[in-house]
Amino acid sequence: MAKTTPLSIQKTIHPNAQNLLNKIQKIPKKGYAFGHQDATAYGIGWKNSGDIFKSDVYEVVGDHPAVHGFEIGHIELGNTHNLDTVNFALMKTLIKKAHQRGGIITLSWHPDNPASNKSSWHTRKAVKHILEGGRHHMKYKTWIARVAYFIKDLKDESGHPIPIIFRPFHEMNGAWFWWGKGHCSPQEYVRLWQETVFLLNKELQVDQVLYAYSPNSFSSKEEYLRYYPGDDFVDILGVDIYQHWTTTNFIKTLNSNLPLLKEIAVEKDMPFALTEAGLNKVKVKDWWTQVLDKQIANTGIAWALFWRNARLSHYFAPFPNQKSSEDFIKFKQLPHVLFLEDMQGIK
Ligand code: BMA
Repeated sequence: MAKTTPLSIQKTIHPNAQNLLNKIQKIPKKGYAFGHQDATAYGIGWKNSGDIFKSDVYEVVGDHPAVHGFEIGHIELGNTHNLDTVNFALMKTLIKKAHQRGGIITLSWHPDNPASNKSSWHTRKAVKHILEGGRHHMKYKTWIARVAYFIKDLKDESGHPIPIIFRPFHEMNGAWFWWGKGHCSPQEYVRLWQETVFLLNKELQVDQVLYAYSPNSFSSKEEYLRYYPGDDFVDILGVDIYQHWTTTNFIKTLNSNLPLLKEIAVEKDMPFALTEAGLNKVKVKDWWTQVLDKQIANTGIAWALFWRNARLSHYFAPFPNQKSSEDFIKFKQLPHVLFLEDMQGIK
C-alpha cells in the first residue's frame, strides 16, 4: 500500500547538514556572504569546459563568491545538461571545489511543467496532478528520484556527503511559474512541498539537504506565509528581490521586506537570506556600496545571492571593466561583506 505523506515529519539530518546550518547561523555575527549563481560555470565571454576554477567575480576582486548557486532544471528529465546548458557532471565537480574551499552551495530548480512537458514558465495546471493520487504522481516520483540521485552523488574527497541548500518552487507568490499563484491553491502548494521533502528525506534517504523557502518580494507577513509548508519542512527563510524599476523602489522593497522576514525568522529561530537579488546589467556605477550594501548591512541576512552572468543583456555581477567593477572592489573591501576566503574563518 502506498504511504501517505504525513502533515508533520522529523527530518533526518546528516551531521554535515547540521554543521552547515550552524555555520549559516554564525554568518550574521560577521556580516553577510556574497553569492553568485553559476559563478564558476561560465561568465561573460567564457564557459568552463572542466579544468578551471574561475569566476567573473574573481577576475574583478581576486576572490570567489562565498555562496555558489547552481541550477538543476532538466535533471528531472534525465538530461546531461541543465536548461542553461551547464553539464551536470561539471556541476558536481564545481560544487566539490567550492565546498572544499569552504563555500556554501545552494540549488535552485526550474523543472519543466509535468502536465505540458513545456518549461517552468508554462503555467498549465500541474500541481494537483502530481500530488499523491494525481494522474502524474508516478512521473513526479521519477523526477524526484533523479533529483535524489544527483544530490546523493555530491561527495567530498573523502566520500562524505556535501551538504547543500535546496530551494525548490521559489517565487510561488508570483504567477510566472506553474507552481505559482493562480496555478495551484496554497493548500496544493503546501502539499507539493511536503510530499517532495517526504520523498527525498524519508523514501530516498537524502539527508544532506537544508530546505529554503523563498517567495518573491511581498507586501505582508500574511502574504509571505500563505504558501509556507510548516516548520518541519523548512530550514531557512528566503526572499527574492530584484531591482526591476527605480533605485528608490528597490530600496523601499528591501526596507519593508527584510525587517518582516527577520521577525518571522526570529519567531521560528531560523536563519534568513536574500536568496536571489540583482540589478540586470548593474547599470548604476556605485550600486554595490551605495544602494545595495547600505540597505542590507546589519539586517541579519546570512547571504545575498546574485543571479547569473548569462550574456551581455542578462548579468547581475560585474566582470573586468564592467561599469560597476570599481565600486565592486570597494564593496569587497567592506569588512562585513564575506567572500570565499572569509568562509574559512566561520566554523
Ligand atoms: C532565469 C533566467 C533564465 C534561466 C533561469 C534558470 O531567471 O536566467 O535564463 O534559464 O533563470 O537559471
